Amino acid sequence: MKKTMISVLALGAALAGGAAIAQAQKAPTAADADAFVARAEKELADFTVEAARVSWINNTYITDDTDALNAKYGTIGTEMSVKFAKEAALYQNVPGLSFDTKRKLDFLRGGLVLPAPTTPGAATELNDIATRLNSTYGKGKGTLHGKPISGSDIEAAMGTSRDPNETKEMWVSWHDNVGKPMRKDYQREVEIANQGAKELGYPDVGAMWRSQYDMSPEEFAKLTDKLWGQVKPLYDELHCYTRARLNAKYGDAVQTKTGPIRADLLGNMWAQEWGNIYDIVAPKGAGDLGYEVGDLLKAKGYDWKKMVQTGEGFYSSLGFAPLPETFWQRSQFLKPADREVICHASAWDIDNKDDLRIKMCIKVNSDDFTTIHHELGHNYYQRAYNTKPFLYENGANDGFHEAIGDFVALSITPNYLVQIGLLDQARVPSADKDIGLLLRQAMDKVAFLPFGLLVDKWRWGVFSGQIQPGDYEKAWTNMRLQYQGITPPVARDETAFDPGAKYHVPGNVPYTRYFLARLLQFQFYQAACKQAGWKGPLHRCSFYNNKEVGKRLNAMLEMGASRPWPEALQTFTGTKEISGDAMVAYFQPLMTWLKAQNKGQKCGW
Ligand code: X8Z
Ligand code: ZN
Repeated sequence: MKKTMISVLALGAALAGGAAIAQAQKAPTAADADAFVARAEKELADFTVEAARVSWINNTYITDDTDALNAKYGTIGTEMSVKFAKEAALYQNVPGLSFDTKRKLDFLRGGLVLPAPTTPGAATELNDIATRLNSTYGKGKGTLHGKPISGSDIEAAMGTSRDPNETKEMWVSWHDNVGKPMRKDYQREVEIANQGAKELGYPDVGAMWRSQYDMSPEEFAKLTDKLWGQVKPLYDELHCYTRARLNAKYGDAVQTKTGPIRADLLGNMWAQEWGNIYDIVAPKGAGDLGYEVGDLLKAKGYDWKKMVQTGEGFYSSLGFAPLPETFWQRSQFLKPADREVICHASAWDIDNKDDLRIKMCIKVNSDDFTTIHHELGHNYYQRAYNTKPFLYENGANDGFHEAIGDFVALSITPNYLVQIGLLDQARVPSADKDIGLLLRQAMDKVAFLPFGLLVDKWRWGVFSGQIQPGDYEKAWTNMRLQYQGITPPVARDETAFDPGAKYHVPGNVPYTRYFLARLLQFQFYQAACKQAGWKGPLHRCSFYNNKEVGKRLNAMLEMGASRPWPEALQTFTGTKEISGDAMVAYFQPLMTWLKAQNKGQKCGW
C-alpha cells in the first residue's frame, strides 16, 4: 500500500497538467483503474489503425519520405505507449482489481517491444534508428558472381545452389553488406531502449520481453532451457547425420568429417531450416520420398495466386470464412519491380476488424508455399479474435500466433497433395518411405530449434549487458557454434555484425516465439489428429476438411489473449503444459533410424 502511494506521488511529479496531479494526490481505486484501462484501450486502438497504414506504406515502398513518416508515427506510438505503461504501473497494486483490469494493466506496462525513456528526443532518436535499420535490411543486397542480388533472390539461391564457392560468396556478401553497417545503430538502439525499460521498472529490455508469458521472466528463461533439453538429442542426431552426408558430397576440404557444419552449405542463409538440401541427405535408394513440393507446384503451373488460394482453401475446408476481397486487393504478393520493399514475409491486420493482408515476395517453391500457410495462420487468428477488447486482440502468447499456420501446414501430407491434385495417386510414397518423409520434415522443423532459441539468447545477453558491444560478433558466432554446431565459411571479427543480417534483429521482432511455435505446432497437430480419430502414423495425418477440428481450433483462436496461455492450450489440446513430447513422438521413427545411421560416428562438434 505504502509503495503504491510513493509511486503515485512520483507520477504527480512526472506528469504535466493539473488534473493528473489532482488525481494523483488521492489513492487510486479499482474504478479509476477500470476507467484508465478503457481510455488507454480506446486511444491505442484508434492510433494503431493509422500507424499500421503508415507502416504498411513504408514497408511496401521504402523511400526517405516514407521512412520519415514511419519514424514520426513510431515516435507518437512510443510516447503514447510509454505514458500508458507508466500510468498502468501505478494501478497495478490497487486493491480489488478485476481479473481483466489486472491483466490489461500487465499488458500495458510490459507489452512494449521497444520502450524509450521520457527524456526529450529519446523516442524520436529511437524510432529514427529503428526505421533506418528496418529499411536498411529491406534494401540490402548480396552478390552472386560479383553482381548484386536482392534479399529474396539470394534467399532462394541459397536453397538451390550446390556450389560451395557460390554459397560462400552469397553468405559473406549478405552478412557484410547488410549486417556490418548496422552495428553502431544497433548498439545505440539497445542503449536507448534499455533506458526506457529501466524507467518502466524492468532491469532491461530482455526482461521485459520475457515478462509476457504469464510467469516471471526468470521462470520463462528456465522453461525455454528445459524445452530445449527435451528436443536437443534429436537435433544432435540430425546434425551428425547431415554433416556426414555433406562430407560425402563435398569432401574434407569443404566439409570436415568432425566439428561444426559450414554455415552456407545447409540450403538457407541462416542455416535455420535445412529442408532445401533434402536431396543431399535423402536416404539412398528405396527410402527416398520421391517428390519435392516446389517441383510439383512448378509442374502444375502454380503461380502466386494459386498458391495463396490453395492455402486459403485449407482454412476454408476447416470451416473458416473466405478471406475478404480487400485481402486480394491490398496485399503485396510479389516483389514490385520498381521500388524497394521489405520482402521478409509478414501478416497484417490493419483495422483490427477485417482489413487483413499478407506482405510477401512470393516465389514458386516449397519454402514460400509453407510460408503462405504460416502467414494466413496469422490472418485467421487475427480475424477470430476481432471482437475482443483491443488489448486482447493478440495471440495467447506470441508463440501461439507463430504456430497456427505451421500447424496447418503439417497437414500437407502426400495424401493431401493428391486430394488437391498436386500429386498423382501413383506417386504417393508407400510406408517404406516414411523415413524419407520424416527426414524431409526434420530438416526444416528440428534443424530450426537451436536457431529459434539462440537469436534471443544473444539479444537477452546484449540487453542485460552480459554481452558487451565490443563482443557482439564473437558472442553471436560462439552461440551459433554452441547451439547449432555451425561455423561461418570465413573468419569473422568485430568489424562484422552478423546478427544484423537476420531480419528480426534490425526489425526488432522478438524471436523466442518461433522456438515455442516449433513445439506448440506439434502439440496442436497431435491433438487435431486425435480429434479427427486418426489411427495411422502421426506424420501421415491430415485434418483437411475436418470441420470438428476447425470448430475446436476456432474456440482457441477466438480467445485471443483474454486468458493465460495455458488455458488456451488446454482448450484445444487438453493440456496446460507446453512440451517437446509431441514433436519427439512425431519424429520417433526417424530418431531410431538416425541413431542407426550414426552408429560408430563421433557425433557432436
Ligand atoms: O519470420 C518468420 C515469418 C514471419 S512471422 C515468415 N519466420 C521466422 C523466420 O523466417 O526466421 C517463420 C519461421 C521463422
Ligand atoms: Zn509469423
